[in-house]
Amino acid sequence: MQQGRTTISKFLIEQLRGSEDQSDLAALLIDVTAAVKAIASMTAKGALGGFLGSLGTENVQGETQKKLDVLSNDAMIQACEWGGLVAGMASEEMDDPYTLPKEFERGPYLLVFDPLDGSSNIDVNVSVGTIFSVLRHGKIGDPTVADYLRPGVEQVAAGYAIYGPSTMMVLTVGKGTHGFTLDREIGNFILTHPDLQIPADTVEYAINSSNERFWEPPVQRYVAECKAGKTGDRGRDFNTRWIASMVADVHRILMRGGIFMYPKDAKDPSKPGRLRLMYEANPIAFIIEQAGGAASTGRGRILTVQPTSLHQRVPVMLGSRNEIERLERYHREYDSGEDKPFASPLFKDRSLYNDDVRA
Ligand code: AFP
Repeated sequence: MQQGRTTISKFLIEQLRGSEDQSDLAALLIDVTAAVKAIASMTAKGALGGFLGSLGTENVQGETQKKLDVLSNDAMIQACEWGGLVAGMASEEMDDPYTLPKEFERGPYLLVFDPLDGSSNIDVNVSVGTIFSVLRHGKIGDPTVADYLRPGVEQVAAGYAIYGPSTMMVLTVGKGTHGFTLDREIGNFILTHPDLQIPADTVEYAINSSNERFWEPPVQRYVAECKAGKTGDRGRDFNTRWIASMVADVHRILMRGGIFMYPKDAKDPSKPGRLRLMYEANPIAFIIEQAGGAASTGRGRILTVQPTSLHQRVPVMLGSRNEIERLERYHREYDSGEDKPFASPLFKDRSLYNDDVRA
């Protein structure tokens, strides 16, 4: 379809033509687009709209809620609750799934989302985003929590919006990953990045290195080799980036390759990572795989993880396929004890992990 001229609505209608989901799924994604435009407008106003700052409340994650977290959540609910396309919605900002008002028809899908990812960046004017995932409901009546707990391979659509220098949406319905840029003058998203492909190799990695002492040894090994550059096993220098807004780091990887890691760490053993499976890891993993990349927990494909709770966290490593395969090999070698480099006290001393945590 014509880059620079095709609207997101036309693109979705064409991509879904003939599929069992066709009109309803396209209509739902267009409702999500309407919410994204409202969120884009609020984030662009910043202090002038009175949208900055915190509410003094905490979400189910125990994280301080920004005003825009709640306003963005409301925008997603208001845009998608009335069209008869969803049976219910779940969000990072709501402890329990949202039950539609009784006057609204229930539809065939479940919509799960992080309405404003990276919101700790909003007050310092750094790019933030909205992440969404669509599952089939396939039942009559209001969904239970258990109805949402489906592995990522069952997603029928996923995507994100990034509120940056330009506002973009990147989405997939299982037929590649495609990018759209918001033309504010006409208020429409235009296809600008069809068929995004992530290079299999990279020299750029993204991780919050302040957590290094808490990582498992295979992650320490991988990052140590990147830092050693030409002088080490990799034989080439690497670069690093960490925006602390997953959508922004992931978007860079979709544009030019790279690897993003938020691994399990020993900082809080009760949390197997920081990122949430249902509305961060799964939708982004679907996007990445559809662009030829890979998305792993380090020990397996993210999209095959069987959810056990709505807000559960999962280790996340994703991006250039050859790098993810290397990281998974390092985890296998560590778990099997064949990772000779970790026999040295260097890693044991540096890591808060010891033999009894080999998974
Ligand atoms: P916030 O939404 O609380 O800003 O968290 C953003 C995020 O979930 C993800 O977008 C970032 O990649 C990650 O957290 C940053 O985590 P650190 O602040 O620990 O680096």
